[in-house]
Amino acid sequence: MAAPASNLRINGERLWDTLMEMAKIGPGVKGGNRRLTLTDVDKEGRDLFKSWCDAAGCAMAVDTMGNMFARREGTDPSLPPVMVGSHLDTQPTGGKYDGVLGVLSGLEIVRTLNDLGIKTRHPIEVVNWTNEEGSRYAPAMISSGVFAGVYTQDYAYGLKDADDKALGDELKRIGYVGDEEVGTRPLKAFFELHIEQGPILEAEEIDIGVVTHGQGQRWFDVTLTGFESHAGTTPMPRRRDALVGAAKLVQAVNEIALANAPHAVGTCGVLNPYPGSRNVIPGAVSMTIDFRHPIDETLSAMKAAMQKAIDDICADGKLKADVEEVFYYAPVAFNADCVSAVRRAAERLGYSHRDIVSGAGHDACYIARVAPTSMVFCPCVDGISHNEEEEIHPHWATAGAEVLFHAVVETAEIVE
Ligand code: HGY
Ligand code: MN
Ligand code: MN
Repeated sequence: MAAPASNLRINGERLWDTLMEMAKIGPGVKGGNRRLTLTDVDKEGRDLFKSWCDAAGCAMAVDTMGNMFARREGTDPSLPPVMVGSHLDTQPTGGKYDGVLGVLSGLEIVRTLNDLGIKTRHPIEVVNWTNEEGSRYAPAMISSGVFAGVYTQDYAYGLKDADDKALGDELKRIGYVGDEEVGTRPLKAFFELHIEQGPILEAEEIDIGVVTHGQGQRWFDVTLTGFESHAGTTPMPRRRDALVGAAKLVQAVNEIALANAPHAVGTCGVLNPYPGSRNVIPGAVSMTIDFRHPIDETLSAMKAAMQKAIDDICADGKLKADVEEVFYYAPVAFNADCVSAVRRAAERLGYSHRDIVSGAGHDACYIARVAPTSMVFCPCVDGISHNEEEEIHPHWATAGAEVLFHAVVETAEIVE
């Protein structure tokens, strides 16, 4: 396949303006974004993305999970498309670039190909995957997961948010249940540009992360049950305090991660004591645990250590534990040819680059199960993400989008 010429660039200013336009939808309170999946502001963002794709001459298809595919036709429509994209939904205190950069860089590729009148043999499709974040509806990456056959659509439709609203009903409510059966759409390859969400690239002053792997994850919902009683009259030895148990489990999760340094991470992001009254000893606590590691065996050992800690804490505090594993995927190795296409693009364009393992989960981690897939990372300021202070520099966005552009059009085969 002919490689794109090194002077083939994107319009970085237009990309940045488009990012800032999208950032106006679902604003946070500190300059970031709150565009939770399947909310009215998610619908607004989807509608804006669709209007831009319409204006760029794309044909928009939506599948039964609300995944959006904006298609720029190839000279041979019978060939499977090269897909490029990410997600438009954000965390509750999210940034302007997590996911959004990958979708809108895909749009910028289409806009640039239109500007230059370049044709490709394979169609190119820009994708917005529904509910990548897994915040409103856990687990994360649910719609790329259904597309890749990891979950059934019924399972996904039945997921409930904190207000007991079902994912399927919310998808219908915002009008994004498409008529195309999810997972039936062919693809030749998938590329995703994403901010690193960690500190490595910026610290090493490197422009591009060539993502070779995605680390594995295990998420758990844990409920510890003790016994509510009076905070003033219950002697300490008689207490069955679920929050004391939860505090020990938070500490244990942290110690398990530290014991598997340098790659392991462990987080308790949610902790809800019941009944939440200052003078009642908590009788129950519902909490979450997020473990990650690039080696599957280590991830399993961390799970076993967690279970032992829970057993010891329950025995010690006369508590009961319910543990549900709500999310697991093994570490992912991305496709060698796609990874090389990204690396060659960085070299051709004169950007510094290094191989890197993704600490975060991405839709690419599931799409890699059904098609050749890889990712491009750009740096982010201080590695901050899942925080409204998430920030990147325009030239980082441009570099990432240009490397993505070259990898995509090389794979889609430019027609001379
Ligand atoms: O949690 C993650 O890694 C991703 O941001 N959903
Ligand atoms: Mn993301
Ligand atoms: Mn995220």
